[in-house]
Amino acid sequence: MAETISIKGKPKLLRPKRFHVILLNDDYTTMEFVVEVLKRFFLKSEEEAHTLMLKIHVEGEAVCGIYSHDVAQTKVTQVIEFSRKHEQPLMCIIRETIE
Ligand code: TYC
Repeated sequence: MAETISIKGKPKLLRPKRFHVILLNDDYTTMEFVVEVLKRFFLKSEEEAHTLMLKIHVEGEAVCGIYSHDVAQTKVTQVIEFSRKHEQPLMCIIRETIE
């Protein structure tokens, strides 16, 4: 965990940074495929996945999970590799949370 040096000698613990993993809408990825991605990589139920997929479709994007940087980066890589393997252009990005 991150730690800074304090003048008074008492170590200050910083909260580890958290990162949003976001799926972006596009015109070509099928709705069924996005639901599968949300279940497989973000552990959503069928109903949660369907609701979240529609939110992305209507609003352009949605946060699918919040993780440490390592885990967030792994999710992005896995989602993009899985999508390209199935010839879907789905995009997944990381955004640092604002606190
Ligand atoms: N807009 C897509 C369609 O109409 C569905 C879609 C939803 C694509 C969410 C990407 O992240 C996405 N087939």
